[in-house]
Amino acid sequence: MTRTQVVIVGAGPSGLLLGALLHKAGVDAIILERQSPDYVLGRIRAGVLEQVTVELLEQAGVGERMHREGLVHDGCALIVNGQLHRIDLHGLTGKRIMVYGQTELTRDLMEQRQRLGAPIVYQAEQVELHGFDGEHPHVTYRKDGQAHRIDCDFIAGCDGFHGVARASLPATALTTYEKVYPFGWLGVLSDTPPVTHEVTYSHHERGFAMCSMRSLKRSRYYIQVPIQDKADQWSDEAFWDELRRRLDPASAKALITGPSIEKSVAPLRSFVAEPMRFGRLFLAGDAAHIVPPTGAKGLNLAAADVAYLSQALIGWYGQDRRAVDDYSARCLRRIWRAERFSWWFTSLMHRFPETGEFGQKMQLAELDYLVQSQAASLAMAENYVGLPL
Ligand code: FAS
Ligand code: PHB
Repeated sequence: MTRTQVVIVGAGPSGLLLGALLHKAGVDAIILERQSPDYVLGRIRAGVLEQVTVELLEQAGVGERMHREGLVHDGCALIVNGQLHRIDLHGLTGKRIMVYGQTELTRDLMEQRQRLGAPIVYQAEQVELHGFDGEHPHVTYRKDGQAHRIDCDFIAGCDGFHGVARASLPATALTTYEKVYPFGWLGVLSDTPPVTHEVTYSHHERGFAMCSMRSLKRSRYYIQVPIQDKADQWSDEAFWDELRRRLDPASAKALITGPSIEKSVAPLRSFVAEPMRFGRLFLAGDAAHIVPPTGAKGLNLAAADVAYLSQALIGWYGQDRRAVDDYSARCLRRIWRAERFSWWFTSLMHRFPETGEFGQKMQLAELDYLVQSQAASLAMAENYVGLPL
């Protein structure tokens, strides 16, 4: 039987960042991850980091490659009625965003943990949580056919939307809120130069489109597709043609296409589970909440949860036994603001045929106001760059 202070379930950004911050503070933790490292790194997800997230990664000791390879952006852009409008994020808020793929920061955290020799178990099967409603929880799992048990003080459920942590709770312990959007995002990764210098969101009568990047040589594009669409229904040519149709003329002309190196359809939902603490079990990141990726909040919310949870656990071990008591309330205040922004921006930028012609006119009127009004642009910008912790 093994003993540690904190068992972290999940080696996505939440679990790895929490492990790094706890290790730095001398709090022992073991991370249990269901998949292999390659599988975790193979999932192409977020691309935009808030300044708060950048600072947390620096604090965790993994800022060097991010600053070397990441792209710092002062603005983003909206395409409305075929016209590109820049939102001057830095001019409006004094803050910037960092474009650095989730895959890369996950790799940095994995490699750091390996260098530190800090414990992590990949391909841990049948992870089960026990006794977290008392003061002596433990976790069991199987690995290579062997049964294992870890006794601990706390369990951090960093295991994403489909994980075991939230599923371990009695239905009566949770209140959940959910909205599923009637479409998905078809995303393509390609080793082609980005068509726009900054992340660009397009509102178009054919549907939403978005131009992002991972570097000056690797682009990430998305188009809104019907919820039932599968990635293999879309040839690369069909994707590029549809993306081109949804961009402003100059970007459509400048678009450099190439073979997709990754192509996937992501469903869009808003989801929150309250509260985020149950005795000695804490939920963090996608295990507790999901946002539609339009506002680039998912990964950044996970990082903010981890900032609060690491402070709470470090406080507890520093004899401030009440440090863990306001974790859930602190997270949820920030989460609901990000849920609102992500829902608002998704509702504004996507095509909702069910809202009819009046609904589409309302979207265009709000977009016209957003790009013309400094007050409206500031309201969007301060949410996009991230609210203070
Ligand atoms: P994650 O889901 O990343 O990690 C959870 C980890 O727990 C996984 O590695 C999983 O294998 C592991 N796990 C699950 N069950 C387990 C078990 N029983 N035992 C052990 N381990 C277990 N956010 C953005 O900001 N922009 C985007 O463009 C964007 N695109 C996305 C696309 C998709 C398809 C998805 C699903 C999410 C996207 N997100 C995006 C959100 C995403 O980036 C998340 O916010 C981020 O991955 C959250 O990190 P974690 O909380 O660590 O959860
Ligand atoms: C991405 O680069 O994958 C990305 C950027 C901004 C978003 C969503 C995704 O809002």
